[in-house]
Amino acid sequence: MVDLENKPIRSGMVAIVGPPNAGKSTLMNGLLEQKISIVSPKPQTTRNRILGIMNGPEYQIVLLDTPGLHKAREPLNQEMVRVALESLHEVDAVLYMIDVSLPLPEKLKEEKGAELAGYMEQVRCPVILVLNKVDLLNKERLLAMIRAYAEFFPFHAVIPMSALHGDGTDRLLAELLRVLPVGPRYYPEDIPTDASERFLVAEIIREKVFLLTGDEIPYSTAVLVESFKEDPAKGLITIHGAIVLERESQKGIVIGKGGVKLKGIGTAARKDIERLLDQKVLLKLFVKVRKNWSRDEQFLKELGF
Ligand SMILES: Nc1nc2c(ncn2[C@@H]2O[C@H](COP(=O)(O)OP(=O)(O)OP(=O)(O)O)[C@@H](O)[C@H]2O)c(=O)[nH]1
Ligand SMILES: [Mg+2]
Repeated sequence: MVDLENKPIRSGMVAIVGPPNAGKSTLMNGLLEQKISIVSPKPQTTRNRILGIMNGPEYQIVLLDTPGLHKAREPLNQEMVRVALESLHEVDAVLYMIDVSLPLPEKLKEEKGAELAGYMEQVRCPVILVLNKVDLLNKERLLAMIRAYAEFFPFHAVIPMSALHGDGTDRLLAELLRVLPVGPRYYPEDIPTDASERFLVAEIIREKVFLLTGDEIPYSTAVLVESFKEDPAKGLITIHGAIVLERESQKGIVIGKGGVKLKGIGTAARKDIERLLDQKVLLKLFVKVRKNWSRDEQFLKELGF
């Protein structure tokens, strides 16, 4: 495959996988130079596979951001892990990202090694170990981490980086271009993702719930965009979003005293949605309860699983 100037193009799919909170979505957004995937300090922020398309003059890299790999007991979590593991089998390279600022105690080593080997058992493409959050740790510890992880698995390459600060992304890109095959552009050059606007809007609202509520609420939250109406004459998009909770008792926490919390979530979400859609937005948020939705197969289907 060649571009208009007869230069070969490299292209392919690359999955970003690893434990929750490692910085996978931060890396994807950084590589795309655009926010597609939501990010929060809480684990299990990403719930679906999010596709991000990176275009350069000589490459097209289709990134798959995935939910964090973890021991899943509940149906929602099991679906998330399934989605992440499935992505390993349709890609040309895997980035296995870990947060190196977390300690790796001796007794955990064996467990982590077995876990990683299990995930990667059937992966036939190159796996690159991405050691993220190096901004939080000293060089000596980093070398120890590299040695420890290299024992777990025969990685194709090891790349230390700070996804948050963009350090190490050039090396990562160079490494990917070495591994990816010569091939066509699979997607047009002007679209950064295949996700629908409705999905991205729902995700933005969910991100604000993750950022603005305490520890317990986020995992009980799903967001559905119930209507999305454009009024070209007014240059305004009216969006109705439902924040769906698992229990009646959670409603008050999300709404807050006098509706203050919900208002904050709405204002923060609206700003990001306006940036995404490049239009003025009227965002109306509602809080609903759908009892134990995270165990409800039908509802999980509505969320795209
Ligand atoms: N200090 C530091 N923080 C980072 C870095 N990369 C990501 N973070 C932070 O780590 C947290 C988690 O980032 P995410 O990108 O949401 O992590 P994730 O791996 O996608 O998490 P899940 O979707 O929950 O699996 C956020 O608070 C980020 O700002 C980094 O290089 N350095
Ligand atoms: Mg994520």
